[in-house]
Amino acid sequence: MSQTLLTNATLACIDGTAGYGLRENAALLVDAGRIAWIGSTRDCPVSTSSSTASSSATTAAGDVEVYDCGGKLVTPGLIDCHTHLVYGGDRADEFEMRLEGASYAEIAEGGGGIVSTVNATRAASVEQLFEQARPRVLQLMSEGLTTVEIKSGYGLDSEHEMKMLRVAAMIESELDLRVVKTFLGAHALPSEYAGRSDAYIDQVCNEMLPAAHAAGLVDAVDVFIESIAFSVEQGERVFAVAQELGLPVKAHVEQLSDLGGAVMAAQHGALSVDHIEYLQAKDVAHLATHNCVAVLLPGAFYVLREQQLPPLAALRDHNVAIALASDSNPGSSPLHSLLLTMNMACTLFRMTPAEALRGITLNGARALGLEHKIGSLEPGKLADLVVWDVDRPAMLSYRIGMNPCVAVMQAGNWRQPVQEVST
Ligand code: DI6
Ligand code: FE
Repeated sequence: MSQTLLTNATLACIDGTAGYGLRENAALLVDAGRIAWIGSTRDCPVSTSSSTASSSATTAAGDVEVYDCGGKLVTPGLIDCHTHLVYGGDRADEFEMRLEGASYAEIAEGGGGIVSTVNATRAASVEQLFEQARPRVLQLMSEGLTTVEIKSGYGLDSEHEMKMLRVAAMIESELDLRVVKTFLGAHALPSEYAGRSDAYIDQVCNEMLPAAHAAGLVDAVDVFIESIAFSVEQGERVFAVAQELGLPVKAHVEQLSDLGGAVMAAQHGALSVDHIEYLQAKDVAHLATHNCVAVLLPGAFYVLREQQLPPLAALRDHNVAIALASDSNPGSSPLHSLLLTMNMACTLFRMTPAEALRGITLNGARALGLEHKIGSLEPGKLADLVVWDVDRPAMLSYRIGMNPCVAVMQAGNWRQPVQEVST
């Protein structure tokens, strides 16, 4: 069956430039994996006479599958545009150390932190990493995730960075999910390069990135610019190579201090700058000028008990697109919920529920350069959507620990069997 018609839906289309793009009593026609038409249920372009009026019922009208939403909310599929979901081991011990007073930076400087995850990731096989990542991904998928970005960055040599990216590719092929694979070789300095960070960046630029790209494993390139990671100049060198290879770039910047990484990244046409708690309001105009998305990561802010808020007022004043993501990783954000991410963004950053939903849909798509394909309910886009058992969108940000997701469609196919099917 190539056509599906959703009727009696409350659609949060996330079209236009702000708000939910709400349409009540709406219908949406899916044809060959794409959204073909959106309008009112009354004006359906196909006959729905055989559909029942009961909630969430699926019936066949001719060769069109009809899904009666019974007033439920339908949003675009959720997009997590910044994760480090593939890794070996965990860092629960560090969590305990931090509770006893050690800082994230102190643990990193003492050989823990990212480098300890590097050891566990190097020791694991592709299959082991996949098995460890699978429950994390399934948890996110249970809340309507349809697209996820997954970074490398715990391998830190060619062999193990490519191994991580292969696991990301395997997640896409095995788990019915769209995956964007990002090379983050410049995430941390591996211990074998201690004191020789420029030599490591040479290795990233001359070998690791070109090899991963040649293997078809790279969709985008990220760098971590921070005192515990790499300098603005080193990030710029990685960007130059990425751009020679025709790859889009993005950056972790201004997470713990202001080094000027966001301005450099925006000037290099980066898709996004991520974290940015320490970005100064005066520098936000650069993001607007270069159409660079601000990716905020409230999970890391929360876990690290950060006090410095991202410059939200300036981002709004300059109409910078704000995306939200889980930053799911074993150290600073062991978070596997975009619904909780939205709640945290509202509570901690005072974002509105409408901004939060846009942040994990359309603006998440922008941060991945995919806004022409996904992220909103608009004719022509891929039919990635979620049906939620709530009557209005603020419910998604408001409740903590409730998952009202009842059905997920990915590129026109229902991911989980629709309940109450009548044939
Ligand atoms: N910033 C982060 O929050 C993650 N990476 C980064 O550059 C943390 C990764 C980790 O602690 O393992
Ligand atoms: Fe991150």
